[in-house]
Amino acid sequence: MTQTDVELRRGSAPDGIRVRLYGEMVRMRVFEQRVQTLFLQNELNGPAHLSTGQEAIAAAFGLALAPGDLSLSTYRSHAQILARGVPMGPVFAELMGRDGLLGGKGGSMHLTSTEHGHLGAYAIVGAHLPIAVGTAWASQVRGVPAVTTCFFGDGATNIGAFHEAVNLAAVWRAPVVFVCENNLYMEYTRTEAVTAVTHPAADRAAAYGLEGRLVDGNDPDAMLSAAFGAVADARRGDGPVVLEAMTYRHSGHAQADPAKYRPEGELESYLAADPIAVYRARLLEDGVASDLLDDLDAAAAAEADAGVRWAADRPLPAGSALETNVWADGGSAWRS
Ligand SMILES: Cc1ncc(C[n+]2csc(CCOP(=O)(O)OP(=O)(O)O)c2C)c(N)n1
Ligand SMILES: [Mg+2]
Repeated sequence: MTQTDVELRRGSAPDGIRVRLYGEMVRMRVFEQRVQTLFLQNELNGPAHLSTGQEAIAAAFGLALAPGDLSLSTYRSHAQILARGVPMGPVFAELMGRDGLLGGKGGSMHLTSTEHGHLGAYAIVGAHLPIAVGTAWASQVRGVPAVTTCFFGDGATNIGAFHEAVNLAAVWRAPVVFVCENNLYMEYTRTEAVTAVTHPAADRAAAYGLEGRLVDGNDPDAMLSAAFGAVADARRGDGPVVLEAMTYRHSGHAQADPAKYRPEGELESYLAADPIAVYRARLLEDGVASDLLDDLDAAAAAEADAGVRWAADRPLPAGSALETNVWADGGSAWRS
C-alpha cells in the first residue's frame, strides 16, 4: 500500500487529488447537461440514461484506477467512460449516431474503449458481471497486476448473474471490485419494493464469504477513500471487493421518463444536497482558492463546447458500415 492509500483511508486525502475529483465531477455533469440539450434539439440518436447526481462514484474510481486496469459498466455510463480518459468529442459523436467512438454503431448504451481499458457498457442488466470475473481471472492467470472494476445498479443484484459472478470471484479470489450504484430505483420501481434486504449488494456479500462495504456515494471524500481502498485491496490479491455506494439519480430513468413515481419532495431534497455543490463549498471552506474551482468549471464548459462542435462535423456512418464488425475479423460473410 502506498502512503497515499493510507492517507486516503483516514479520510484525509491531499487537496490536489480532491480538486482533481471536483474537476472530474464537473466534467461529467457538464457533459450530461449538453447531452440533455442535444436531446431537446433532436440531435441524439437512441436513448441516453443520465447519471447526474451520481458523479462522485465514477470520478473517484477514475482517479483510483491505474492505466492498464479494466472497467465495465451499464447503459448509464457516460461518466464511467469519461473517467477512463476518453475525450468528449468522440462520445458526443457516438450519441449523435455519427462517426464517433464506435463509428456511430454503439450509441450511448454500448460505450466502449478497449484502448482506455473500458471493456464496455452493457444494456442487459447483470450481463457484464460474469464477464468482469473473467477479465479479472485472466489478469490473475497471466500474472498481470490489473484490477477489474465492474459498475452496476441495485437492480442487477436481483439477477442471477450477480450471484454467480460474486460467488466465482470469491472462489478464485479474483482481483475484481464490484461497485453497486444504489440510486434507490430500478427503472420505475423503488428498490425496496422488490428486494429482500436493505442493502442489496453489501448485505448479500456475506453469502459468499465477503465483507460487504457500504459508502455514501454522494460524499466525494468518502468515495475517494472507498475507491482507493477497494482498488488497493483487490490489487494486493485479497480477493474481490463488494462495494455499495448509496446515491440518487436526478433525472428520470432515461429521457422519456418524467419520473412521476417519486414521492413529492424527494428530488428536491437531493437537489438541495447536490454532491457537486456541497463539495465545492467544502473545498472552499478547506481553503482551496475559488479561482481554481472557477477555472475547472470554465475548462469543463469549454471542453464540452469544443466536443459538441467536433461531433456535429463528423459524418454519418456509410451504409457499408452495416457489414463491418460482425465477426472478429471484421467481415460479415457467412461461414459454417
Ligand atoms: C435482463 C434485463 N431485464 C430487464 C431489463 C430492462 N431494464 C433496463 S434498465 C432496468 C432497471 C435496472 O435498474 P438498476 O440496475 O438499479 O440500474 P439503474 O438504471 O438504476 O442505473 C431494467 C429492468 C434489461 N435491460 N435487462
Ligand atoms: Mg438503480
